[in-house]
Amino acid sequence: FSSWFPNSLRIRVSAMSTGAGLVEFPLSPTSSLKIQKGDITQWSVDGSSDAIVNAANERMLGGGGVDGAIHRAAGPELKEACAKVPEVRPGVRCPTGEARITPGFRLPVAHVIHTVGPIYDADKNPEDSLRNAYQNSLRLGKENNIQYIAFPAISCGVYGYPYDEAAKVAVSTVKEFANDFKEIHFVLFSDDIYNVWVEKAKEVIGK
Ligand code: AR6
Repeated sequence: FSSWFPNSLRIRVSAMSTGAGLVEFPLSPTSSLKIQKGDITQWSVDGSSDAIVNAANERMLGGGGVDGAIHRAAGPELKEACAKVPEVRPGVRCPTGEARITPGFRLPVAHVIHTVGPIYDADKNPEDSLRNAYQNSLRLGKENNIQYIAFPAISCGVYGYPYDEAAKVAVSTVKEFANDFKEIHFVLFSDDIYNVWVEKAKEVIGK
């Protein structure tokens, strides 16, 4: 209890709960991190300077998980746009850790940033690859004047990244981009991932 109490008190000052399943952490006077439960395909802020990030694969032509959901919601134009992204080698449009941008088509957001996280058990340095995926997505967002960006839990599905380790990389990396966006969101599909992310944000940002 004694170790829990001061931490909880501190968080109450720095993090503001804005309703069920959404917590806001100020990152700077002009930007904040928001963590919420939900379906990222329904997320948008203004439909013109916003983007969702897709946890894609290197081929970039769709798949299961959040990638499948994004392609279904965006319509077939998204796959056509992805197919036009040049291959850097046969079958690879976006190498692990890199990012590419397309329009959002039938999604409520203006853009989709496609990134590829590491396959946890196959990558020699999954932490670097995951950090690169977040950083390159944020850089590409910045280059395209995006003000509002939402991430899913990249690599935390079929790619098998442990939630706690992934949350640490995710939260600490977005914190570095505080001055480049008005809002950086995590839109998380499950209660357990949401809870891990909120706890990690309290540790990393609530200090
Ligand atoms: N909104 C938000 N998060 C979601 C949604 C949604 N609509 N649907 C699923 N998630 P995964 P990965 C969560 O497997 O591990 C694909 O086949 C999901 O619960 O989608 O990076 C690609 O084509 C999990 O927490 O992505 C690749 O081949 C998180 O999104 C491969 O999976 C990521 O899980 C990428 O694997």
